[in-house]
Amino acid sequence: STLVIATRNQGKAREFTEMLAPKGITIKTLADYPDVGVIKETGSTFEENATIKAKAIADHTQLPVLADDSGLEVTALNGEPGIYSARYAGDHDDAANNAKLLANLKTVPADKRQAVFHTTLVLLKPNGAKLVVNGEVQGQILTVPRGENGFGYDPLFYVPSKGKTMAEMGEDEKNAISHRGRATKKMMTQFDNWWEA
Ligand code: ITT
Repeated sequence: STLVIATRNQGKAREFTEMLAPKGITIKTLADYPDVGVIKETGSTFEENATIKAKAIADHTQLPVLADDSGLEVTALNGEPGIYSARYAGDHDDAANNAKLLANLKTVPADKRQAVFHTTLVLLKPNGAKLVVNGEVQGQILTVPRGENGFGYDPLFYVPSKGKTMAEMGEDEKNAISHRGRATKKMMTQFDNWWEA
């Protein structure tokens, strides 16, 4: 039995592969389907965009699919970049996105730099069976990146309860507290029901 993760983001793929390992199912990602073209994320919410990705890949593969739409919501920027997190400064350029975030927060003091990482997961089968879960984690945006692990905005996302950025955590440590880890934990409690549907 196979589950396809509808992502081209290698960081996400790595985290899901690790978290789903206990399930004993075969995991594929879009790297296994090089003929899948660009999926336009035209929705206006995380759930709409995750559903667009899940539907495209369930139709294409005729297999059960997991899609993740996620992003960073910064209070001082009225929730931006939000669903536009991947294309904040261009196209999927983590360094440019981080630079733009720092530039836009240049005049914002330390006590006003709160942010939330959000993930919406959509599980979808070709027969239409669907499961939606969300996960969030609170943090603060630093002024200087710290750490080499993770991906995306992780070096700028400081988690006060851990005293570390997401990029200073090991993979298990990040998965234990991250938006994606929390959403995945919720998904696991309902996974077997959905899988059998
Ligand atoms: P797929 O659509 O192929 O899954 P993507 O990177 O385009 O990959 P999204 O549209 O969900 O995914 O965009 C999410 C953005 O938020 C992207 O810029 C990520 O780098 C960032 N992001 C998501 N989860 C993150 C995490 O755990 N740590 C750091 N940045 C994260």
